[in-house]
Amino acid sequence: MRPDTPAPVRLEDYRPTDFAIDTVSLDIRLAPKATQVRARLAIRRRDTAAKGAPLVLDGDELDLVSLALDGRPLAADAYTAAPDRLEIRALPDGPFVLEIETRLDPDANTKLMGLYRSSGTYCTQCEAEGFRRITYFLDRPDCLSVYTTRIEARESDAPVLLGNGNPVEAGRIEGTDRHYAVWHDPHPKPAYLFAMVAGDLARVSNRFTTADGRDVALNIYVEHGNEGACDWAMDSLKRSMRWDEEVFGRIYDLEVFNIVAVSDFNMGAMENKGLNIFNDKYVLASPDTATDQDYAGIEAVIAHEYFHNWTGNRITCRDWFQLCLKEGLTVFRDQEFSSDMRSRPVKRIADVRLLKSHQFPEDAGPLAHPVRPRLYHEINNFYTATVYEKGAEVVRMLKALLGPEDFRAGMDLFFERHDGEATTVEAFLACFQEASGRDLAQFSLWYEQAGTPTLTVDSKYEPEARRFTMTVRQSVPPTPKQSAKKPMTIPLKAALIGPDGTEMTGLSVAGAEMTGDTLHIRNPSHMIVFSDVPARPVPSLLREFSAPVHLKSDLSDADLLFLAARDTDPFNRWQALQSVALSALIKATQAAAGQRPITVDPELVDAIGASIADDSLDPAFRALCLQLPGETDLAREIGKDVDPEAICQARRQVRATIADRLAETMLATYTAMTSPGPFSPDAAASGRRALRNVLLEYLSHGTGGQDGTLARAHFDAADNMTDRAAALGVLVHARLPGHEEALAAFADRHGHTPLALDKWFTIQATAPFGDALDTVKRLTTHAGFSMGNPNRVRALIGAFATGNQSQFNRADGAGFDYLAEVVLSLDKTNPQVAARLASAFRSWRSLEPERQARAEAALRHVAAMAELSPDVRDIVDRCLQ
Ligand code: 0A1
Ligand code: ZN
Repeated sequence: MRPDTPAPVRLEDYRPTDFAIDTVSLDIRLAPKATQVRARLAIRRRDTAAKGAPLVLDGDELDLVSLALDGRPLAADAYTAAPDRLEIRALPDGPFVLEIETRLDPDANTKLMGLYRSSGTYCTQCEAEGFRRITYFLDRPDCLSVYTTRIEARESDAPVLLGNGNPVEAGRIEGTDRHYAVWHDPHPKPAYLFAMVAGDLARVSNRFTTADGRDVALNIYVEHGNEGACDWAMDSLKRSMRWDEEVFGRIYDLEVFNIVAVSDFNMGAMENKGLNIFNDKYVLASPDTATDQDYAGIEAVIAHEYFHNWTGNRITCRDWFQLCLKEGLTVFRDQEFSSDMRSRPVKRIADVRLLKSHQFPEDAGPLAHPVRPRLYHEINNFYTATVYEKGAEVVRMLKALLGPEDFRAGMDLFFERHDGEATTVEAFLACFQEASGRDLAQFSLWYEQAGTPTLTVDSKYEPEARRFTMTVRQSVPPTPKQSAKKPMTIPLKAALIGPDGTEMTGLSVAGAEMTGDTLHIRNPSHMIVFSDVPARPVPSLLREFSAPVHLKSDLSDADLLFLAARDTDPFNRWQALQSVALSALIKATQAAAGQRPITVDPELVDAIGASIADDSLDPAFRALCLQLPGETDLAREIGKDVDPEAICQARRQVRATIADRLAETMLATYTAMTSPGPFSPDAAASGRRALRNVLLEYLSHGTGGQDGTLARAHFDAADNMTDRAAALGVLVHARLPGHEEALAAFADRHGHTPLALDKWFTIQATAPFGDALDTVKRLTTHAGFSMGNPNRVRALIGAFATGNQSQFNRADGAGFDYLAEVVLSLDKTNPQVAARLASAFRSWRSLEPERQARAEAALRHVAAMAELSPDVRDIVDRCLQ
């Protein structure tokens, strides 16, 4: 840890390396406390490098044992070694071989970066800058090398030895209890994609035949006893491989594809070449322990990591500023995959909800940054919703503007032209520009300008002239270090819905380019005129959420409710109902804050009632229509002087009122959605559960559900985790009779399954009551909790800070003070996870003044510490800026 703040890294300072490392040969002799790593690097000076320039390699907490150049030990005055840097002078002009030996202590590695142990298994995490914790290296994504890895360990400790690429050799070491394996990866890659695993793991195997007829061995490695929970992950992998062939023409390129699930992991998963390492949360699934959401998450993350093989690995990033090049594009690809596997509108709604609840607040606060940032202090803090989710939206917009054919042609060109390269966003866009003949200069602002644009639409209909006019204005708000913004290219998918509910077709449009159903908004203001419009239409705007913007239109609640019932775009039916509910909730929040009675318009209640009862709609879609906008959605919309307790109270009361008015319809549909057969994780069955569970939530918050009978029966009858966790959530969050017994029963059943127990932690941490903070503190001493495991920390403390707005933002500041203490103590062992927790402060400036002052005091308390990691220092400094 460094007390000083290191200098920032800037995009404009990018320079290619002076040296290339063509091959890397690693010999890793594993031992829990003293692992020996011998790296043999074949290096050459690039033509562009200055003669005599020294070689400077990155390190991080490294212990150098020996160093040799072309087989001879280096003289002491030929190099300077520090834990974070190795400089070698007096190098030959021609190619040379550098041999470096380092010693590591995997057991002491609590940062979970580099080589560490998780439940006894040796594993690695090298993105973004973890390889430098294994050996000295040019640890940057534009240094591509061919790797050969020899791994050696005691056979009884680690019968399984895995590396990148294909296995080439394995054997016992005579006269010892050790064995070894050699792996070779023929595809040049950056160090962040290096991985190795060694441990006593169980294997689940399958095979895949590629479109060009090659046989690929598929293996999933898990802790013994978990073999039965890998079927869904394996099935998801095979479907991903087929889909990438069919939809993007991408074929797998090694003889094996290995996945390893580990229980201690900072993020979701990692796309190391041929050896994906996963947080076990995104591999293990059984009906008894995983919810439908977990199943969908596993499918998406397995696909995401697999898709990285082309978008990220075969074509990688030139520098970390280009992170969205692999992440935004790969999220777009996994979203499309899930849409094809499930219902497209339901998936789109889920993705937009995530974007609005995570990315929009980020874009509106002190941590806002462009999809492609230009400066960072700590790259680990840029694995954000903006880079991932907004990055995916940018690719989606590209497709909307270009159309599917030109988009595919652009992707094909990208794969063909840049295969084997480390490249940039500019190079990516150039492929689409060339394939489509469109100028994408203005579009590229999406990568440069932070902040969520606002689109304001005012419309009028002139019956005599049969003319419908929409004035569309755009503005992009100022964000940190970007005060003035330029107008963007915004794809606005739109249709006019006639009074009979059908889409008006064959209209002529002036005032903006329109391709298909997409208006190309480019100017600060457009006057868009539709002629020959026979009757007053209701415009259906931003269909499928065609751009990540705030849409402000002059549509009345009556117009929106018309769209909620009649729009031909299911996404916009959902969106229209949400918009009406959002205004109702804002009114209710104002009433709650002013201690006035909370009322709900009957029209909204009727519209919700209609969507519950409409059997022609997919139950999963109906479940989404029923879900009221969340507390963070309301806070975002309110924008300033936010009182999270008033929001929470208003939302609860509105839900209870709706439940009371619709109790009969709700109960009838609840009963109708009871599962007709044994559990299945498919989209249809999970949709029925989703609808039934959201109805349970309403009914239990209404007057009729207060005795807890329905929720307890739901809990007792549950034959799967989705229903059991939903019922427990309702019992605890509505504090119904029997909630304590249900908590005890759940803990009894799942106490020894950490991923299942995480749900128990989260449900309690997110209960919106004054004792939630005490509960969280108490649960940190529970036998199933550990500060050393990131999943446990996220399930309990992360859930409290991000999923319990009223209690984290308590008026007395105790929630803030607690988080600050946790951040400070966790920073000593795992700065990455500590920094993520600290980012829960990101919306503090939008709170009402008293809470604001308390949040600021907690942040300043953290910032005042001399010994902060760069990770936490970066987050708190930016939050306070
Ligand atoms: N590239 C991974 C995400 C990831 C990033 C950093 C990590 O360690 C600090 C781990 C994983 C993905 O997009 O799945
Ligand atoms: Zn990714």
